Amino acid sequence: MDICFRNTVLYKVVADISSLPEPDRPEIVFSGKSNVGKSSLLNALADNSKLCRVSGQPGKTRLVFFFNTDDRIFLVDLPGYGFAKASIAQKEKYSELVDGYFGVNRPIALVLHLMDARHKPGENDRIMLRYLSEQNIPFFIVFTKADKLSSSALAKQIKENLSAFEIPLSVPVFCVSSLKKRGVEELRVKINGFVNDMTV
Ligand SMILES: Nc1nc2c(ncn2[C@@H]2O[C@H](COP(=O)(O)OP(=O)(O)O)[C@@H](O)[C@H]2O)c(=O)[nH]1
Ligand SMILES: [Mg+2]
Repeated sequence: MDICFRNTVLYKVVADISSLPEPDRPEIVFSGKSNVGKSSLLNALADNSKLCRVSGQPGKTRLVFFFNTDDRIFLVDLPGYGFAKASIAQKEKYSELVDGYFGVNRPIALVLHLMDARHKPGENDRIMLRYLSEQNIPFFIVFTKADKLSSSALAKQIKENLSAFEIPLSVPVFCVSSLKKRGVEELRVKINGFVNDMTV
């Protein structure tokens, strides 16, 4: 049976790696730079704009949010990397939490790695995708804020963005606008297909 994304509620907010919830269900993780649109996409998938706080200020969130979707999966909203204004101590705390999360053998089913469709991938994006490939963690690439470009500029930019990765990309690539709800249903369908394949 398909997961009903609209049936998503906040489950736990984690500030410290020692307080992660019981790893009792598959986790779908939102990763990507601060301000790329992780919280907005989570809200769009759940069709609930009040679910997680969308921030105009990059780097505000230094917590991991676990959402219970349909009592079947956790959606995990990681803090974003690359916020210039955070102090060194905050950055260390951040990477401790993200590295910690990836380092403790969570039941990660899928990572949605988000990148702003308008910008070339950064070093952190390359590091992340290389890491996921090496660890054999399944991931989808999701280009966000598609509404900010015309469709021809978007196609050209995405081709360019993808060429920045040296790893073979036989990975599903999506292009979404959480603002205009474009590409969101397609992503729900593909995530469901993925989860269904995984559990048969
Ligand atoms: N135009 C546009 N803006 C977006 C979209 N998604 C997010 N944003 C904006 O980008 C900013 C950061 O979004 P947020 O979801 O908080 O990013 P996060 O830091 O990755 O969780 C906010 O000002 C959002 O309104 C989108 O699809 N289109
Ligand atoms: Mg966020």
